[in-house]
Amino acid sequence: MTSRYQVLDDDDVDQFLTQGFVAVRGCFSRQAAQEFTQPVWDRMGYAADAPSTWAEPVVHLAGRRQLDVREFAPKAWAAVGDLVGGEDRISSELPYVWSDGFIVNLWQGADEPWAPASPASPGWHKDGDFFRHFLDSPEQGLLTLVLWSDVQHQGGATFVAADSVGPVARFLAAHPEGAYPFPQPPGVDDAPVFDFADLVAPCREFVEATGEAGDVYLLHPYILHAKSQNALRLPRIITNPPLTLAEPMRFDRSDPSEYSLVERAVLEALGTPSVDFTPAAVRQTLVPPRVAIQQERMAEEDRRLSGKAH
Ligand SMILES: O=C(O)CCC(=O)C(=O)O
Ligand SMILES: [Fe+2]
Repeated sequence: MTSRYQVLDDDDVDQFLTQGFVAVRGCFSRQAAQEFTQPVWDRMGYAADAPSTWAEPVVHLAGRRQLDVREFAPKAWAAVGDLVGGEDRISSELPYVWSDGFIVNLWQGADEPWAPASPASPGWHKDGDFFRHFLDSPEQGLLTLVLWSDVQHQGGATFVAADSVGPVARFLAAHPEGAYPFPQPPGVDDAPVFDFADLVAPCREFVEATGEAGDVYLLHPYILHAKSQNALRLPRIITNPPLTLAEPMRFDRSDPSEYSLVERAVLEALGTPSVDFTPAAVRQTLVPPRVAIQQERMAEEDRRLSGKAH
């Protein structure tokens, strides 16, 4: 029987349904990674060969340049299509692109003893700080971690809670009014704010997203993950581009073969063949605090790159 998937094999499919992620190795060359990341040091204002200049432990750069994933990393593009139920389910208005909005972990927590991933690790979250979340939300259709540098154990590899789809799915199914990614001004409405510490508390399966430059992790959008310590002080460079679906997810398809793997993972986690879900509030775009911070950083970067930094 020929597979219905372009890139994923049976083990990948199984792993995505049970652990919420697949690692697609070797999606672009080390040379392509070096070329695309080359401006990162000037943009940060640090010297690659002088760790004493690395003032901040972690830097989140804003995106300047974009890459067409289909052309740059066709294997990753095909795997994305496999997971979301075909490339026609990706938004055409907000196409799936990768950018140089690098997240550089230089020495986060390097002066403290290494602590393995656990529910007590700081910073667990679900991606998508720019919208009100529902069970079927299209705004963050998949979570992507693109590895632009080698990423080693204890070297800043993102912590992944591989059994977090279940708790998040149950929470969102129980809250048709949706949930906010960060606290809202008082009186806006009474929808809950995600309590990620509570959601990760029952999780027991933790993975470090390690690999080589050119590897790409594709994760279920509900997957809880967190920044980790970089005890090795080797610069770790990733991006986490979101993917917007053309339509909200569906959990009541009349033909079950039409379910995407992302949708199937939700149904399997909820232990039910279908869910009749309708959001009980309007979908809402939010402006996260990160936007103002990144605009300020971009302005500072512009000043530095044009030689006007003082
Ligand atoms: O830097 C990392 O390893 C994770 C970053 C992350 O999850 C985020 O910025 O949303
Ligand atoms: Fe994240």
